[in-house]
Amino acid sequence: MKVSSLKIKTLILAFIPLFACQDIFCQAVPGKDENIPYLVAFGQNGETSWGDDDFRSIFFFTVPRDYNRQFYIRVFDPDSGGENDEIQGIFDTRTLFSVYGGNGVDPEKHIESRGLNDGDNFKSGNLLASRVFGNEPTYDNKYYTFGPFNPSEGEFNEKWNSYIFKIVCEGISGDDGNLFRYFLSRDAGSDLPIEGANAFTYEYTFRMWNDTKSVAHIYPYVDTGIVSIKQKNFDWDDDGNILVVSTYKQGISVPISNEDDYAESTIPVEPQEIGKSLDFQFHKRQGLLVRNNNVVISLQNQRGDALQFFSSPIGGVPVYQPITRIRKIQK
Ligand SMILES: [Ca+2]
Ligand SMILES: [Ca+2]
Ligand SMILES: [Ca+2]
Ligand SMILES: [Ca+2]
Repeated sequence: MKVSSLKIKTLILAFIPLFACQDIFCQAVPGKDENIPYLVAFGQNGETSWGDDDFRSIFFFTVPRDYNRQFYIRVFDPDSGGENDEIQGIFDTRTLFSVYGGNGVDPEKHIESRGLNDGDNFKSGNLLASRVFGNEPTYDNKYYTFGPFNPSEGEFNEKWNSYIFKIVCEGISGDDGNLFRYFLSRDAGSDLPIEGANAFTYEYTFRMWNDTKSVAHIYPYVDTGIVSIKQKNFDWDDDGNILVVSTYKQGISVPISNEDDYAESTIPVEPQEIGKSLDFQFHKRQGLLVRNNNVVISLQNQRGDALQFFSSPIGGVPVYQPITRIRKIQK
């Protein structure tokens, strides 16, 4: 790459707004670039060895201040039964989905809203809508739509110039795995994204594809002041490798969990990685397929603060760029 074109690219990147929506699928959760088929929450009578350590899933949506129309949160396959879900015995799981707004939701102001520790009041905020789903063919392999909501029903976050909403999914009874997805939409009946909106979580519980080829990704954002990150993964079933890739890292392999256990490690962060996203890559084991692998991952910085994973990576998908080193060799 010529220096001039590199400079131009750097300039262009500098002017991409923090929450720029870079493709029309950016409000799907899981996001398009993540290549994750489903989120997962088991009923609370399930066993943690099936891959969910707390029987809940908490996601946040950001709606930009300049969007002044109503919107919807759509849940795909909210039921536990029929297609997509993980049966244990018979389908008897009941799952509660709840949408919150107002004061108490913003996880930067209200740490408990993240729901990372047992006993945290993760239901902080105003309850805007909720519904329990059991084994319901009406919503099997189909959407249920929450809303409409007004953006101002969220909690305003000055830094992101956005209103924050929260959706909590809890497996309130039964033992089956509920697999589902979200979409933040302008329309009740179809997936129409809101320009500049995004979604994030602090603890990601998800299902891997049932093949050995697909690589799943999550994209934590490295904010100013971060010098190292502690990763913690749960119940990875000894299923291949987890690699960390960035513009600076070609691929660091991290310790992996096996069955119903955690694996932790600390990854150094370089100054070049600040203000960008990291790419955690989940590569499945080759050979004998590990089926129905559900996994949990969470990250903390060196101060013990949880890092967010954005459904649409901020600054785009990071690609390893060995440019500087090649130049040095050429000199
Ligand atoms: Ca069951
Ligand atoms: Ca289903
Ligand atoms: Ca489901
Ligand atoms: Ca697992």
